[in-house]
Amino acid sequence: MRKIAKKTSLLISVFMLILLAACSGTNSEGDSTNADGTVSAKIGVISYLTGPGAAYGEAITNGFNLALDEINEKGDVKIELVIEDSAGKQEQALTVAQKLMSDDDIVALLGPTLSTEMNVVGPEADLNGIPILGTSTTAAGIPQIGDYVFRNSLPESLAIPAALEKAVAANDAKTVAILYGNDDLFTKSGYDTMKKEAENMGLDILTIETFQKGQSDYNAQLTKIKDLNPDLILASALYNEGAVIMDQARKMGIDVPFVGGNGFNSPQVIEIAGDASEGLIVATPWFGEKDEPKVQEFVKKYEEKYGAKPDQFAAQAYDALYIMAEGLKNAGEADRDALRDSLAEIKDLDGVLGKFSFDEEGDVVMEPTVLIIKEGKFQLFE
Ligand code: 1QQ
Repeated sequence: MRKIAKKTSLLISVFMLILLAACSGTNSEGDSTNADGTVSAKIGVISYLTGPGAAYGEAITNGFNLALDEINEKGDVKIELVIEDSAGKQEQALTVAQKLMSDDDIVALLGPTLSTEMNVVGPEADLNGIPILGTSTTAAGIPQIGDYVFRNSLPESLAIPAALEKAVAANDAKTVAILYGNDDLFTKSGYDTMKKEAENMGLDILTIETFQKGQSDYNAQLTKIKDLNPDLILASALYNEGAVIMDQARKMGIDVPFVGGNGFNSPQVIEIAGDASEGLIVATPWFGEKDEPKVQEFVKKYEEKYGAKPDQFAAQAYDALYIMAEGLKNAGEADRDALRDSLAEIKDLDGVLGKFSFDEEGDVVMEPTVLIIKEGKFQLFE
C-alpha cells in the first residue's frame, strides 16, 4: 500500500515540478523554494484537542493559527499546518506523529502538548531526523532527548523556584506540604523540582501526597495536609486536577496559598475553581499586561480573532511558529536537516515572550514573571 501511495505521490510530484518549471522558469533549489526565492513548507502539529486538558490544545492551536495568518500574509515563508489531535494520550500522540513523519513533505513537527507525550514522540522524531519543537513541554530532559528535539517553553526547573522563592518570602513560610500527580512526566518533574528547591531553601516538608489523572476525590490527601497545617501547599498538577484540588481544599477550610507549576497557569483554573483559586502562585514566561507594543498588538489581535485573552500556551505557540518561520527562511529550503541546523542557530529572535535563543541543548533560558490569582484574575506578585 505504502509503495503504491509513494509511487503515486512521486508521479504527482514530478507532474507538479514540470508544471512549476513551465510556469516559473528554472527552479534549481527543489520544489520547496518558490520562483521568488521564498520557501514553502508543511509543518505537522500534534495537539491535545479533545479530553480533560483540551483547553491547553485549543490555546496552542489558536496561537499557531494567528501566527500562521501573519506569516503567510507577510510572505517571506509560506507555511501550511497539518493539525492532529493527541487527546493528551501517549499512544495516540505517537500514532499521529508517525503518520505526520511518514509524509515526506512535512518538514517539522510542533508539539505534542504534554511532556508525557513528548517522551515517546521525541525519540521517534529524533530517530527519523525530523525537527520537533515543543511549545508547552516543560519537564526536565525534553531537549536532551536528541539533536532534533527543541522547546520554547519555560521548564519547570526555572518556573517553580521563581514562584516558590516569592511565595516563601511573602508568607514568611517555614513549612510546606507537597501534592503531585505520580502518573505524568510533567507533574513528576515538577514534584522533583519542588522537593529539591524546598530542601535547598531549608523548608520543612511536612508530607508528600500523590494523586492520579482524572481523580475526583482528594479528601484523604487534603485531610492529612489540613491536620499538619503547612504554611504553603506546593501542587504539581495539570489544570483539571489542580482546580478540583483547590476547590476541595478551600471547602475544607484550608486557606493557605498554593504554589503551582506551568500546568496551573491556565485561565481554566479560575474558570473551574472560581473563588477557590484565589491565592494560587505561579511563575510564567508570559504576562499579557506588559506595556510592550509587540505584546499588546498580539493580545489585541488574539482577542479580535478568538474572543478571549491569550494565555501562556497561546503565546508560546505563537512565538514557536515564528521560530519555525525564521528557521525556514534561514535554511532557504524546506529540508529537515537544513531546518534543524538553522533552528539551532536562532539568536535573539523578537517574540511576545521576549528575545528568544536556544541554548546548546535546544532548551531555553528565560526570566519568569511571578503571578498570583487575586480578585478573579492572574496579577503580578511582587
Ligand atoms: C507539560 C506541561 C503541561 C502543563 C502542558 C500543558 O507543561 O506536560 O510539560
